[in-house]
Amino acid sequence: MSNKSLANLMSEERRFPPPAELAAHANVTESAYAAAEADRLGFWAEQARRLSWSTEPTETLDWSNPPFAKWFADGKLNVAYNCVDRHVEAGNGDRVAVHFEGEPGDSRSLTYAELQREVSRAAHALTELGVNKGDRVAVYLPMIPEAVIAMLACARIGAPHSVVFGGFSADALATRIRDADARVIITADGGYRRGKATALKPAVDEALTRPGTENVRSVLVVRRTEQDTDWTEGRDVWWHDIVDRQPAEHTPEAFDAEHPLFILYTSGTTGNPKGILHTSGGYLTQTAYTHHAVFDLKPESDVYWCTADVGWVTGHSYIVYGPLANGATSVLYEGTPDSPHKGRWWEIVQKYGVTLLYTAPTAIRACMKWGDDIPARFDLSSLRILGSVGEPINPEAWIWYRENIGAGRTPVVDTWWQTETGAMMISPLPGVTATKPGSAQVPLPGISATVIDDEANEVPDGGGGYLVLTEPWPSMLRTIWGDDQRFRDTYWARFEHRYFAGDGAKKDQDGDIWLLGRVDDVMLVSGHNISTTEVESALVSHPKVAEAAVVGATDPQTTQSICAFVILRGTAKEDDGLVEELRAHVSKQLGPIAKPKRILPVAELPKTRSGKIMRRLLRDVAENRQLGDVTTLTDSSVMDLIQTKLPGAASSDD
Ligand code: 6R9
Repeated sequence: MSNKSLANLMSEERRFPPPAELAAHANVTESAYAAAEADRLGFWAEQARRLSWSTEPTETLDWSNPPFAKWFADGKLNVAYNCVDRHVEAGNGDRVAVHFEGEPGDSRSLTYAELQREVSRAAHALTELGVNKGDRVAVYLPMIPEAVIAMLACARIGAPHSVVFGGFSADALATRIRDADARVIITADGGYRRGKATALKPAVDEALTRPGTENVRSVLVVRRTEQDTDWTEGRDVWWHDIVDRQPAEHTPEAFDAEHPLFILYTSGTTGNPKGILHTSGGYLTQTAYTHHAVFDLKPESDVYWCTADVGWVTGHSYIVYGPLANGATSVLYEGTPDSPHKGRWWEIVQKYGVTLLYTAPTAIRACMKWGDDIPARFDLSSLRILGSVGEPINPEAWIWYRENIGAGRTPVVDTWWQTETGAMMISPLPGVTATKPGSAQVPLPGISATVIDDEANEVPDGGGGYLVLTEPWPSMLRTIWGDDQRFRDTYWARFEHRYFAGDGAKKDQDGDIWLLGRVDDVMLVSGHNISTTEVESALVSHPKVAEAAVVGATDPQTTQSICAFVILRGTAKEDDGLVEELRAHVSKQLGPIAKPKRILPVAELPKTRSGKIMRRLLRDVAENRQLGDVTTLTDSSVMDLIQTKLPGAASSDD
């Protein structure tokens, strides 16, 4: 793709300087970059001092056996103490830690003092169930306060948790229980989604009939929906029966900085899920620092809301560990953005006076599709910073977010990171960076990232290639659970001494980084590499398109041909000329080579629960194959809908 057309899309001229007021009082200023540049390890040692250690670390990084890193290895701390108790001890016990908003409209606020009592009781209960330091606990819960309490209780007793997203099937759950050899499962009777009580416990019961799950001794069940629930005596225990009768004080034990904190299985758009292992001191240091820096958190006055699910890494790092380590007040919402109406999120922002909002491009595009008039009905004036994560955010959606949610005044921070990186890596700083719609821009202070070509040479400004991380960072994954060789092969084999993230990226003329999607998704059309992200961005820049997913389908003439699936905006009609109009639009934006061969308007796109498009399934559709594994899809009926559209789909061969 020519650099001219790319520049067009990147709209480099559009920059938004930080609001003066924010810049004047920003937690982190320009000087952080220079400090970290001059002494990277010293910088991270300094950040580790945000935490309370029972033994202060004297070592920062041990990289004597790459790629196996140890951070702050001779330090000891308790992660739950850092996220809860120390705030109470500092006199902030009455501050709200979590404002919980249930989907049916019930709500409950937990102060730090209450959270301390709940976490202490749950920790005692796990111990009574025989959970020891090092034992794995699977957590399979809806978005309710007990999810946060359960994770912190595990951390408190040194039992690594493995949170499995509540929407996953019994099979997906069984695979994860087996791989981690979990001993206890924490679940609920059900949760509320889209106005309905959805059962969770039956999936646990079914998972536990599968081979390899025999070591699960107990199932701890939170009562949420009060629906009928099958019960296995001797194995199943109600949360309220065992937790509520425990003492409200619990003495936290200090663990090594490298003690495992959790295993989280990656979304699994391909192959066997990988159990990503994170440990304690480095992970908490970087999640706390980045949350402080990128959201400019003022714990006394801000109300922070991350809309992710706790079953996703964003929920771990930016609902639980980062914000709580910083003493933040957060909103936790159980349900979907459109229950019972499409303004539900904005109603919540108004109700709690949310100041910092962190969400995903997929949600922003859904709101664009529903129309500008919906957020306009609510008072969103409390908002001061908007964050995005999970996918490249196309400039169109970025601008819509800033204009319609942020009233054209709030910075938008596009944060690039992964389950594997544990915390944010590339992002603007809201009080420093002049932001560019669509770009994650610069590595955070203390982070070393660049873009290289096939021969591992750094590309010049204006060039594209592979995104790599060139120095170890505190919250990096330590290995893949039980498979060190797969850890080496997956992340460290392609380029020597560099972590390869799997993403393609470009640097613009200013050296700012633009993420271009997974390299596996790059299309090869008549000898040209074309990124799915760029074609999707071009489609969404057309006023009639709300969302687009692009795949390369095998093509006898051109190796691959571009096939696009588009969701139209609220008022747009699917008339005869539409497909041609869109093809012409992409051609004009990016050049004729990037013009999609087929464009199919659809009602929904197949997505994982974290909102990522499952292009693998769309490729199956585009190539008329039987569908592959659909178990990680949010809604498998979406694929039936798409397939029924196929025979009449517009296809042109010019
Ligand atoms: C946090 C999270 C990681 C993959 C990552 C990349 C994509 C995440 C992004 C982004 C462009 C951003 N991704 N944030 N792409 N811009 N701001 O999403 O973790 O679920 O492991 O996914 O998501 O492709 O490699 P995870």
